[in-house]
Amino acid sequence: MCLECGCGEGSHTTIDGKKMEPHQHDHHHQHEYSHDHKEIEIQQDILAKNNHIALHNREHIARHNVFCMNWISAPGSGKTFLLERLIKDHGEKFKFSVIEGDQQTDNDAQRIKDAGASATQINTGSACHLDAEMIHQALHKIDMENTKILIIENVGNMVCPTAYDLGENMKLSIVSCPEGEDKPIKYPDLLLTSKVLLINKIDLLPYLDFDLDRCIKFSKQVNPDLEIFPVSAKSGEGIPEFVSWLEKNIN
Ligand SMILES: Nc1nc2c(ncn2[C@@H]2O[C@H](COP(=O)(O)OP(=O)(O)O)[C@@H](O)[C@H]2O)c(=O)[nH]1
Ligand SMILES: [Mg+2]
Repeated sequence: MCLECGCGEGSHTTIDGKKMEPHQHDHHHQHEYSHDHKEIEIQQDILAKNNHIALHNREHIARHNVFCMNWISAPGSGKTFLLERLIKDHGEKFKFSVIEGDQQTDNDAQRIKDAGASATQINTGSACHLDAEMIHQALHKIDMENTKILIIENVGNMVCPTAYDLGENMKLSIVSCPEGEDKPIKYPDLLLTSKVLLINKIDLLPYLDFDLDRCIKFSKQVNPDLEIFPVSAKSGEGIPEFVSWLEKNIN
């Protein structure tokens, strides 16, 4: 995972354009360890600190009776487009708020606002995933009283975001048909940590050599409990089935 490449080191995270102040961390390593040993200890420290903050996020979210989903996929699979459709067609019922994660730009937060929901943009700088501290700070900007479903659109990446608990109720993953049907077995961690998989862009099936049944078979092979919805953000096909699932499962 990305803890090994240190992609978060020196990153300049902003929330709605304002620089995020990191929490002070006063744990010093006093022992002489081998490089590998030290690396493992640092990774454990980072994840333990993250999980601790995630716990607080989860309590905060539950206190407000909000259902929170962490959406994870490769860049371009259609996360924001799916959200725009859900907000336009079902916004009144679900009272969506969105936390957007991207390395740069507030393009997606703007798209969400234009669709009719409130949005907070996190820019992670060099980091390839959101962490619980970023969400903790963004949560202060969310009007929780007027939110029923909070969606966190993670930074486009099928690997690193899966390692970080943000305090969400569930992770949802998306693969889109142009990516190829073998992605579920190539990136199994994503599906193993998810409750739902959306297979997006099925409107493109007539133009692609994408075997939908094989993709579903691969996905179930990785995680037999996965709920799978083939959908198209463009045509709306499959969205009612996913919306029915949401209605049954958000509380
Ligand atoms: N044909 C088709 N294009 C889609 C669909 N969903 C998203 N797209 C397109 O895919 C591109 C990336 O979508 P976007 O929502 O920005 O992806 P994100 O990076 O996952 O948020 C855009 O050009 C969308 O219009 C879909 O269901 N069908
Ligand atoms: Mg997006």
